[in-house]
Amino acid sequence: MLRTALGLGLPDWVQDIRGRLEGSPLLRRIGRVLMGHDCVSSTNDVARDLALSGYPEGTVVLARQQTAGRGRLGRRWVSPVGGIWMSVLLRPSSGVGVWGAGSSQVAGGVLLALGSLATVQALAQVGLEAGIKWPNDVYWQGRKLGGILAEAAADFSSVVLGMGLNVDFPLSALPPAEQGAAITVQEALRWQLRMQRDRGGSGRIDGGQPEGESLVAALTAAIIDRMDDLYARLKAEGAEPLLDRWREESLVLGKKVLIRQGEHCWEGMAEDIDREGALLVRGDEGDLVRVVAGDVSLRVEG
Ligand code: BT5
Repeated sequence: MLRTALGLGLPDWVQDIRGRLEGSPLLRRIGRVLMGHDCVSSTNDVARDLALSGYPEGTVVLARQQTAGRGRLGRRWVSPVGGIWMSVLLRPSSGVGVWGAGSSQVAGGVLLALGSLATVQALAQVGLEAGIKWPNDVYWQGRKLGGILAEAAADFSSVVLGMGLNVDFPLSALPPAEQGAAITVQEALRWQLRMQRDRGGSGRIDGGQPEGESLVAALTAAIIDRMDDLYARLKAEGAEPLLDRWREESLVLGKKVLIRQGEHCWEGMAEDIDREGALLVRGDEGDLVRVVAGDVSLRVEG
């Protein structure tokens, strides 16, 4: 473990990411231990095994590709080379009281906020204005760029926060059914540039924009840095400031939504996100329903 903490024996691409992190590795929590694999089934599985072996909070597992990446509710997450497939090991029990009662549901909602907000803030650093579709999706112009998956150990001694982001690969790498609804960061940046040009802006590329592996490395380091900062604030200030920023980046609040819970499907107006990360939806009959992440699919209407 010491070798890993010192960054010895890391593959070149992980060394590159490590070299881009801000400040001293010893002063950070998220990313102090960084591990990378060419190919794994799921980085969440690798991180869960590390949790059982006693690896510290903040350990980050990266993979260049996954063969069995997963989303929520057992859904498949397609993870070719050219994306960020990353899991962060957290030990919420070391911060009980920070985000409430310490139940898995409470922490789950707040940790989804942490992961999605860190991703959106990192994207802003490369000039892309993405938003968050409650509870776990990162979107740009109605198309999915990435998603977050929080999985707690049965005894809640650890939580693995999995983060996936499509950075730079041909969309044809995704199954045909996913291609229309998904987008990569590189593609979104190109579209954004075209839109700026159409609006009469310069839409100029200054030649210094990272692409490919270099964009993956820059964004990975930025996400880890943003997470480290947001997590430190979460511990110091509690969940409310984090949730406020999550609300600001939300693509859902104030919109009509379609909620699917198992076989049951209903419509309402998304009004707020509560202090535990649940979505408050006003139903047609005027009743306010608290929707908890984990067992729902949500579609934003219009
Ligand atoms: C998510 O689930 O959005 C969470 C995804 C988390 C992936 C990370 S990668 C690192 C870590 N290791 C893992 O094994 N997982 C985490 P959900 O909201 O359930 O969305 C899943 C749905 O997104 C699928 O049913 C597809 O429709 C769609 N999808 C699959 N792969 C995609 C991709 N690469 N880009 C966009 N959409 C995709």
